[in-house]
Amino acid sequence: MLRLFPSNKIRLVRELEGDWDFQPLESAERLPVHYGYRLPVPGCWEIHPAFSTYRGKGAYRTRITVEKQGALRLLFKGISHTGIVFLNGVRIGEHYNAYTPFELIVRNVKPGEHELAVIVDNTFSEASALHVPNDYYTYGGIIRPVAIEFIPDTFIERIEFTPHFSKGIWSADIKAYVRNVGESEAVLHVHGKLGNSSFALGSLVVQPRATGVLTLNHKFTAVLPWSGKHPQLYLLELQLLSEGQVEPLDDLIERVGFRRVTTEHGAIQINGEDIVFKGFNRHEDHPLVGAAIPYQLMVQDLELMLDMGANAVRTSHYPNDERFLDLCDERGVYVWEENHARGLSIEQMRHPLFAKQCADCNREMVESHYNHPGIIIWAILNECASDLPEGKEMYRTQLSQIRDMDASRPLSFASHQRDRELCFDLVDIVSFNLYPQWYDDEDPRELCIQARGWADAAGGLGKPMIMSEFGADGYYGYRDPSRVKGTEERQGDILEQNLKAYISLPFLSGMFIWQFCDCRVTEGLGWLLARAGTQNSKGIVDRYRRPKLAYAVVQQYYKQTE
Ligand code: ADA
Repeated sequence: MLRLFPSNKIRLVRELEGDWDFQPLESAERLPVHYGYRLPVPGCWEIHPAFSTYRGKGAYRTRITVEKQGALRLLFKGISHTGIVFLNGVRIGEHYNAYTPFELIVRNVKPGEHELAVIVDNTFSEASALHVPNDYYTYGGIIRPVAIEFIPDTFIERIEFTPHFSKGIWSADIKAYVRNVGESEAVLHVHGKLGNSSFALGSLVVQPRATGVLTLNHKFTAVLPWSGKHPQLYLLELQLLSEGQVEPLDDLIERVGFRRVTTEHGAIQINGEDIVFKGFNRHEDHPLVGAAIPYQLMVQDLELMLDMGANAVRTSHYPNDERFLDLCDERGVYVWEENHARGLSIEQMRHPLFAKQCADCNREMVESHYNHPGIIIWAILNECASDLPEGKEMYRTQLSQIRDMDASRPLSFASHQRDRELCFDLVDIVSFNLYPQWYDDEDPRELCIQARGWADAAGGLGKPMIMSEFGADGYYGYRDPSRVKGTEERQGDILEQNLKAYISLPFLSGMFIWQFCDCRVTEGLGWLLARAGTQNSKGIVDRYRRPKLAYAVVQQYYKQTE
């Protein structure tokens, strides 16, 4: 399943889900002759007994059938973490970063059977600035869906839908990106439909190997707004026609909502109403499937969060699978989505590939997730060197890159720098990761008030504030009347103290518990010593989603203010 709604009616899309051939490899130079295993796609190779701790390279192979000569668009929603793609043994492209999608276009593909192969690499090496040993696990494999699309030479590459509300009326900017991969100029027309409205986006000429953009601002008088409580969604269907023709060449369908996010008088508003986010940080991780979470388990995660009374989720620390975002749109769950980086020091940020790998991730995240009404915050660089002038320039560059792509959503980042923070002037919302009662003995309420003061003094005055992380380890099943650190009892106590404080502080616009579920971490001296069982055990449910004692505590506080 690619999305939770059909994204095309005219364009033929085929998902390549199923068993692919697999062979571990010594080097990424060449495809193997022999494949000794079969592995599911999407999936992580860690599910196979031979590869449960394998970190390395491996080749995946499948066959695709083409009925009619033409162009193919190969869509990879996520390869962890580097993929080199081959069609009939010829290298056609590559991509770095497990958590963002990419596409490859091949023209003039002949009818018949073709071999599609991908060399996947999850090693930590000099080629990777963002995937480094960390407090989560970088699995290996083609972890998200793959599809082939049979496209004409001109097609709708993507749509951007930006809703506006003025004088009681909803309108939207609708942008269609039309790409020409052919050899000749194309004169084209785009029209669209949303609910009961039909409209023309207009005509355009697209040169060979170029992309043209059509923009329309259209009023929608009879639509209902999207909000967490009433998640009203609409299909936005665009069709592409050759000028003067009636039969469409291509189409693209997006699912959108009419909602507005603002940050005024030190608070966050959805459609003009102040909101407090009661959320979870969530890693895409499960002991049975690794990072390749199937739809049913996504639903389970979301239902557990809703059952505890949450209304928001933070995609720590990378862009999420689109199907999960689709689900959040449907269930009315607000999403803080962030780029891929966790706890990088200034030395790590000086990596020669850091800027490019972040810029690619930011672009792919915003372009592919732009239309989700559920996403209400873009964020970057969790707990990186935002306390140094050199780090600040990197935050500035990345935040302005995102703002240039999308001015409709507020920006933030999660800081652990306390009074050393230098970047609060660059964002719309100030956010703190603090662990009172876990890593130190501070009082959550006093610390939070103190943090407000740090933010006010450091460029955050008048801006809304979020507690983006707080929590405590609790080892599932370790229950003991001593209530020592690590017991489920103590985890519940710490969560209670934190939640009690934050729910009652009027200047907070949100809180995100660290974390929804326990997650696997990289094995290695640092994480092994700090993380019993090679897992981060601050989940309110364990890795199998079994509730710990803290579940009822969270439920009590999150449900209190529903
Ligand atoms: C940090 C970090 C998380 C996690 C957490 C913890 O705040 O952002 O990824 O490592 O600490 O458990 O200590």
